[in-house]
Amino acid sequence: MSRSPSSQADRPTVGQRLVDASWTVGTTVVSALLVAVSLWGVGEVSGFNDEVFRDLDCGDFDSQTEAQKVYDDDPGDPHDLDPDRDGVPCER
Ligand SMILES: [Ca+2]
Repeated sequence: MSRSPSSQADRPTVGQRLVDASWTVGTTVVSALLVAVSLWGVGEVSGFNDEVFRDLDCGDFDSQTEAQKVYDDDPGDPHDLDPDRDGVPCER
């Protein structure tokens, strides 16, 4: 008799609060995953992913001939093996 049915209906039950809490956690996890996947995608496309492009230095080659081979494969010189641009990488 002391409780009115309308005030009881306004308060969320424990079950409703648990559903709300798990919904919040669920959407947070999904958002975090989406952000992680997007960042990974950006790394793939822009070439900053180490597995896609590994920067080589002259010290990575046993000889100038090996460096020349890599340089000749891509004269754009993405590894910057020939800073003076005379076509001969890793000069001493
Ligand atoms: Ca050079």
